[in-house]
Amino acid sequence: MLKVIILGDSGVGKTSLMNQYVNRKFSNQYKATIGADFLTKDVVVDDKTVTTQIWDTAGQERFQSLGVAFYRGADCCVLVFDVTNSKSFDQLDSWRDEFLLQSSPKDPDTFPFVVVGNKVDLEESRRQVSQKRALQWCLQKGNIPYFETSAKEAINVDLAFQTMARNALDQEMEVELYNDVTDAVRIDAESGAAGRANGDSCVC
Ligand code: G3D
Ligand code: MG
Repeated sequence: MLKVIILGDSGVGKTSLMNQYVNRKFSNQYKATIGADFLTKDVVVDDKTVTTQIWDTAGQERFQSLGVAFYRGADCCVLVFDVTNSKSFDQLDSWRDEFLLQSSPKDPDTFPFVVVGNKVDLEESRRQVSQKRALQWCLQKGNIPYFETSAKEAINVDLAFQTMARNALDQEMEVELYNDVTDAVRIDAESGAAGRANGDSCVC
């Protein structure tokens, strides 16, 4: 189970992206008000089925006042902006900072983020954020994967979520590996201590 949260300014298309990804629908009427709630979708990553739990906001992002439960235990964070709205791109920094502050992941430098520039179906003349500018930001923040999407035309939506799931899983496995190693060390230490208590010799 992976917990994914979607952050970004109001109106960038977070709910539409989730709706496209989970229900394969884009509807102008669709206005989910799901609050601190989530939708789930199973994805197959490298022959493994993983349930992704995707948390959307109910519009509280306007006030950047999402509750602790929203952030708690997130395995991945998708930062969304609208390529036709430069301000929504400028806000990515503060969304990222807010996420790191609220969820305080173990290793903020390697936490799996994905950046999504949405609404690429709109006319090129309306674009305010170039791909280059977005890529530079992602590079500067630790080589975050970047996708240009359209929730409306279903462009790159699956790819973005699939990559996110893979990166979150990789990260999780690294943590497990680390835990296994520390457990092994602990067991060694315990048996060593028991041995000494029994008067056994210990060649270390
Ligand atoms: P939010 O959840 O981030 O607040 P929404 O954003 O998903 O509610 O979308 C905000 C508006 O942008 C909606 O239009 C929605 O239809 C539109 N939108 C979302 N994604 C796309 C996209 O990929 N392309 C285009 N052209 N529009 C998109 P309204 O008019 O309902 O406000
Ligand atoms: Mg929404």
